[in-house]
Parts: sequence; C-alpha cells; structure tokens
Amino acid sequence: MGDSGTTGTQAGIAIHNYCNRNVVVGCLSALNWDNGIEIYVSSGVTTINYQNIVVGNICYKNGYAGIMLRQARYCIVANNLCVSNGQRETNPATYPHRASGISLVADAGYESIRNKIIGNKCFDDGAGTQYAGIYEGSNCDRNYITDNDVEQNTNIPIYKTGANTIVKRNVGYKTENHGTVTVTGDGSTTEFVVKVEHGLVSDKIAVSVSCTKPTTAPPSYIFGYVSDEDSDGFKETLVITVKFDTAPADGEVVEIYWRAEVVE
Ligand SMILES: [Ca+2]
Repeated sequence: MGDSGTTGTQAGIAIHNYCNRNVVVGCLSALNWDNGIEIYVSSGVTTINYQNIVVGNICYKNGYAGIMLRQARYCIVANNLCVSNGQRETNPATYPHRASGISLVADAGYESIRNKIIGNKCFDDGAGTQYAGIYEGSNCDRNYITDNDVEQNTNIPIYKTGANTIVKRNVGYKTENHGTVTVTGDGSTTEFVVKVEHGLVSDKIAVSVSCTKPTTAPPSYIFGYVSDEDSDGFKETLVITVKFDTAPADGEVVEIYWRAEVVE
C-alpha cells in the first residue's frame, strides 16, 4: 500500500463496519488525509469489528492517527511504526484520538476492549504532531499495551483510560524499574538511609528491597517507602532504610538491590 497523497479525503487502509478477521501486514500508509490504517465503525453504527490483525506496517505523517481502532475487539496491533501522524489535526487537546500514533476509541455499549497493542514504535521525527504515542479513549478497557517504544513521542507517551487495561514494559513510559545502591560501614553506624529516584510514571508503587550480608551480621530489617522530597506533589524518591544489629566494619560496602512497580 503506497502513498495515497495529501489531496484525498480518506484513510490509507480502511477496514470498516462489519469487518472481522482481516489481516493488514507489511504495508506503507503515508501522507493520507485521514488515518493511516483504521479498523473502524462509523458513528451510529451498532456493531463491533472483531479479530483483525495489523502487523508490521509503517504509518507515516498521516492527517489523523497512524492506526485507529474504533469499536474493535480481540484485535492485534503489533510491531508497527507510527511516525509523526496527526499532521492535519489542529485541536489535538479536544480530539486526541485523531492525532495519536495508535488510538483506541469507542461508543458506550460498543467498547474497544481486549485488544493487544504490542511492540509498536510510536514517535515524532519533527514538530511533535502526535498527541499520544498510544491513546486509549473513554469506553475502552481490558486492553493489553506492552513492550512498545514511545520514548520519542514529544507530547504524551501513553494515555490510559481503562481500569483493567494492562500497561507494562513500555520504553518511554516506565511502570517498572530497578537498581543497586551501596552503603559503607564505619564500624559504629547501625542504621543507614539511602535515597534514589524511582523514575516511574506514577508514585503509587510497590517496592521490594534486599542487600548483601556484611561480615558482622545480617540486617535486622530493610524497607522502602516513597517520599515527595521536592514538594511538588509527586513522590519521586524511594527512601530505603537498612538496620543492622551489629555495625558493619569500617569501609565495608553493603550493596542494596531494589525493584519498584506501579500498582495502578
Ligand atoms: Ca516530588
């Protein structure tokens, strides 16, 4: 599928009302007036498009979204490149779904649910015309948005709506992080506190921590909590406390390992 030009009025590839089990693979859909690729149900049409697959396509500089799913279920959108779409949308704050790399939209009663959005790369290579790299609108839920790369999407990396939608392991939208920090004994200090920025998109996180055992004694406790150290309302800092019954020796280094994950 080639370039259909900027003077038309249509999408590059359109799978419309009552269309199920179609496959769109390996296409270039660029510079179209409307969406690059759409699995779409027209306004007021009471149906859902099921089980369509969109894999390995390039959607580049289209007028509206790179890939749009409207009233779609059990669809797979994987390993696509969506670059600098939303070229024609002048009001992306009002119509974010028309200006995003990949958009999920729906009407009440015809939700876009249980779709898999996996392994795509959505970004801007210029003026930042894409509103969100991946956008999930109202009446969408239970979608699976994982392992995408939205790091270079200038505005919003991922916009999630559904309470049950899973968003994990996306580059540029961190929902998991981990790291190593150290404390050094002085022969008398038994309790150490270290701070590290968790780097996650939310401050509602669960933390697990462990450490190496010094020669003197294992720790009596180790725990972490989040704190708003710069008073901007977001708890950006993970504070780790480790306590030993017997002080580590002078110069002894204890490694502390932490892992954090967003819980909502
Ligand atoms: Ca803060």
